[in-house]
Amino acid sequence: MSKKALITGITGQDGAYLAQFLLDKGYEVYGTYRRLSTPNFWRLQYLGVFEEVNLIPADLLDASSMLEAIKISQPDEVYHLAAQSFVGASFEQPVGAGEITGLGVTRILEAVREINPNIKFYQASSSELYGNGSLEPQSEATPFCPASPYAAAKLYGYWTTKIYREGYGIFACNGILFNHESPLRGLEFVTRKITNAVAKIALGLEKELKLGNLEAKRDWGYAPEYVESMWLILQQEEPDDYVIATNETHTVQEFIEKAFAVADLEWKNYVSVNEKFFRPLDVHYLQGDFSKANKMLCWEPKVKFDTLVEIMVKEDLQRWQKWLKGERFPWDAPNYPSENKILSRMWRLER
Ligand code: NDP
Ligand code: GDR
Repeated sequence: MSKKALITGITGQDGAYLAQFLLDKGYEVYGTYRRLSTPNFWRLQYLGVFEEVNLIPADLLDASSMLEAIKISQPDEVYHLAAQSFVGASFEQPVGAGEITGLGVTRILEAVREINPNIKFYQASSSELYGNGSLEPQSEATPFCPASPYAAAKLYGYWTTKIYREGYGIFACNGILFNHESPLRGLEFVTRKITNAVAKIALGLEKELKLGNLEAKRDWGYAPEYVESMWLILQQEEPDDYVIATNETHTVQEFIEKAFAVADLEWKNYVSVNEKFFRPLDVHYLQGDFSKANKMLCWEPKVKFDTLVEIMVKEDLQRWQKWLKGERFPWDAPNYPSENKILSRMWRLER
């Protein structure tokens, strides 16, 4: 009989890639989605897996819906990916960050404990846990020092996962994943914001790109490879926590330079810095030491920085070219007026 997996947040970047990965492994895949005024299944459709997954309506704010999701799917493995995942927004909705990204973990772990404590549980922990606490590459042993309401909520989720492992004997694991990107990345995250803008500028659809802190350093990997690590983590004999990263770090400016170069454009002619995109606190340096994952899971990243940027720019260019020729396909960008245009219409209190 095939194994069953429940993915919370199946409509997100990682959820869609993980669904595809587990289907390829022969799993029966269930996923939670939440009701939105405009349904958001484009990633599952883009990967051609929408017809193969089983969808369960659920919201992390609603414990009964989490319980229901576990009851319906009766999974062997739960991959808890759902969260309010945008760090910037967590400064605007800090209570929501705690409720959804933090307490949401307890709601689903309680459902696991009540219905079947033998279910294996993966928690989507994050390199944001490290904040600005270390100037050396971060490993499982590096102390955490969160620098946003998002990271504080993820720290709560991280510890809750460990507590359910040690206190209740649940096979519960943290994947401490560093930034991972792809053509399915949300448009507000800096990488996709850049690659989508580069494509539009190259095709004469846009003239400029406004960004915030260009000096922040991130360890950027390729999302399809990172979802494999989630599965590997749950296939081990013992539950444990692992850093997943590339061990390379690059500034936002390096990403911009490379992305514009892929389209034969000079970035300085188009990019400006706008204070609206700065956060009250930012994480300056992330570089992950994945040696434990390499040793225990035999996992290593193959797609590195230059290739990642190329993949993303080329796919965004191709999509806009197809769009201009009149082709229609599931995709987020055409209905998005750009963040700068949204922010120019948005009211917010001065910080
Ligand atoms: P996305 O933002 O692409 O996806 C988040 C998912 O969570 C979406 O399916 C979203 O649904 C769902 N969601 C949001 N709020 C709720 C809610 N209240 N109830 C139920 N579902 C909800 O994130 P990623 O795929 O990039 O990331 C997956 C997880 O990994 C997240 O927990 C993120 O914090 C974490 N992470 C991500 C990293 C990265 O670099 N991508 C690195 C480290 C950790 P909807 O489609 O309706 O919005
Ligand atoms: P991050 O990703 O906060 O690392 O969280 P994001 O792409 O939002 O920011 C990366 C860095 O770029 C700087 N930056 C900008 N960011 C955005 N979004 N928009 C801009 O215009 C801009 N200009 C500069 C940011 O200040 C920051 O320093 C991601 C998410 O996926 C989290 O869910 C996950 O936990 C972490 O990665 C690991």
